[in-house]
Amino acid sequence: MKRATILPGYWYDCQTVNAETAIFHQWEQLVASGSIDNFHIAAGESDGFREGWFFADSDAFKWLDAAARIYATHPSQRLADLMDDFIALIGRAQMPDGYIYTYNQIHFADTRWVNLQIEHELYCHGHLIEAGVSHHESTGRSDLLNIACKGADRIVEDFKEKGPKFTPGHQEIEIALLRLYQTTQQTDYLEMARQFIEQRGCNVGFGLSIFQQNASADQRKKMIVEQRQTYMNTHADFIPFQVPAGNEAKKPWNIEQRMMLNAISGKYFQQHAPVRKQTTPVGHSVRFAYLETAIAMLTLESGDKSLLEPLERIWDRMVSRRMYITGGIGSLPTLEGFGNDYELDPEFAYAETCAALGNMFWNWEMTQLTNKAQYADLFEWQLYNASRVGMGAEGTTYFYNNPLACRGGVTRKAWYEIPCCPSNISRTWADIGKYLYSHDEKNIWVHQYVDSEMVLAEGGPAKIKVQSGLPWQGKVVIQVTPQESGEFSLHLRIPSWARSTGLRINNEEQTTPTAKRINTQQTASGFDPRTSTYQEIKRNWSPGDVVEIDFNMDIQIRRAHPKVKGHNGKAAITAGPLVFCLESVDNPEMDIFNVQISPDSLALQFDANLLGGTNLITAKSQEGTLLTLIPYHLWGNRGASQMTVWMNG
Ligand code: FUB
Ligand code: ZN
Repeated sequence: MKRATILPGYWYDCQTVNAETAIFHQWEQLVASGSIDNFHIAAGESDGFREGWFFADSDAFKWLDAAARIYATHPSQRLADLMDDFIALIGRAQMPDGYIYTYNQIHFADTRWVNLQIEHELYCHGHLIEAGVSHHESTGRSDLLNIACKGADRIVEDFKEKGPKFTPGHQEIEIALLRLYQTTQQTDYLEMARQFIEQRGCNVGFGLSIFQQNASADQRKKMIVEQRQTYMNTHADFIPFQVPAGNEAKKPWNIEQRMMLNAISGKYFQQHAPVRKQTTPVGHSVRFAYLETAIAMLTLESGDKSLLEPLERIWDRMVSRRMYITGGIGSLPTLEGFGNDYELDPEFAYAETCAALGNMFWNWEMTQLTNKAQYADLFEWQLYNASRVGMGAEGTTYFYNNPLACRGGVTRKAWYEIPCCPSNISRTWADIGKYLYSHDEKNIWVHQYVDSEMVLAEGGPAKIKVQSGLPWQGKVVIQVTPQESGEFSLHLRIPSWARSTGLRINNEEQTTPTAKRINTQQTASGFDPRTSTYQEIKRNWSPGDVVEIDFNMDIQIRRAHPKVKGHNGKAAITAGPLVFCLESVDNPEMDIFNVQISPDSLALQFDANLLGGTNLITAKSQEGTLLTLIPYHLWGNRGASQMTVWMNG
């Protein structure tokens, strides 16, 4: 998939932070936490003791994936050297038959694929494969791709036709194999991905196997504790890595019981029913999002349209009943996943950054499958809210779980014991240019309004350049430059948040499109991407044609569905694609959870001096005190604070 060139503007700045700071910060943290040394130990080059969770390899591989994608647009010698050294190390750590999983290689050398639901071997291999594909795409080289193929071939040999017991507990390998298929055209990879997807939820004895695998995984963890003790007895100078303290997550009282039921029923892993019969989003929300992404990719690759209706149905259910106003998913900590319909407590909100990113990957695939604006619309909302909040302004601090209300105990951290989110956000930002446009011979779709340009060459009708004021202003200018004058359609997404839209072509006013009104049920969150639509402009285009759009950025007060407990009388405030919040830093001396906002007093302005330049909303309390609201994604950048998205008003 080709990338548009990102031009100076909001995302240009984000990509700069990503390429110049975040990716190097993440590497330093991976080294400091022992994740990289694990590969040296597996390769027989280090006498250290393995550190981290059983899936620690995946974080190193995902870093490499992010680095490779960044390298495509921001090449540097420093990054090239880090990647090259790490690729060589992976090559040395990989076993001759393609297997690589430092957890088993170091601790349990003669075991493989023993606790597939729990221990994430296939998940780790998946992230290696994705890194190989990304590296090949950005450098044209095949060294990492060959390593990835060797791993994938091992998996095909060990898993093909093995049946539902041999599907992974954490999805990812499916996406990876599908990407590898797109790159190599090796049908074995497509078929293996298809089997993993189709066989999911078909294992009759799943509940029992979970008991067995849990017991086995626990037993193995105990053995590692013993191994560590033995190691420490002979290595007096060994200093174990100090796991940084994570953020607090407020939980419902019965979360442990719910977790257990979720696991035994298979819902936690989306193993409770075959994928075509899964009607409701359940379980761990990152796994859910990766599964849906993979199903959508498989639908595109295989042309099997019987998968599309279940995809659309489950998306609708998520949007209407199980998603936060930020676009975040996963309302229960511990389970790291979905609660019941309308169970969207803002303080419990787990809304992991990776779950929002996974959801964006899924929305992109759905956009390509259907050309329905609702998918690109949710992508945009999650881009600016649920996922954008995951990286701090400087690129060196991160959120993992993303509550919508915080009374304390949640701050941005330099690193986490489970650092899955930082590299996930980095690889997505690096690829922003891939998610903006699509085209065929007679149509161009503009899905996102990001400063960028792209030549839609092969069969495509034109070069397109977008200058965008988003997320701060609604003015967008699009230059359309066809190779030669001719008729085709430009499809412009009218965002669900734009109440009205001004449109001019070559300075001539056009009939103004608006987001469509729909008769569907009110969503749980108060945000509804289903009202988004594409405005088709079919005409004879000539070089130099300019389309100007003015999206209305008015402040909107949104209400949750009455069934969402605790939201009576509460309002969430948005302007353009941004959700706003009250943070205690801007409102000292104020009880942000109880203050009553006067809706008539809300006013939007840009403040060049706040948080690097941002829109803010000023408001008055009923007593006349001045309040300041900032974009939700910027909260937590000024030390420990309290915050709320839902307020009285
Ligand atoms: O298990 C691997 C990753 O760590 C998951 O995707 C995250 O939710 C976290 O559990
Ligand atoms: Zn994560």
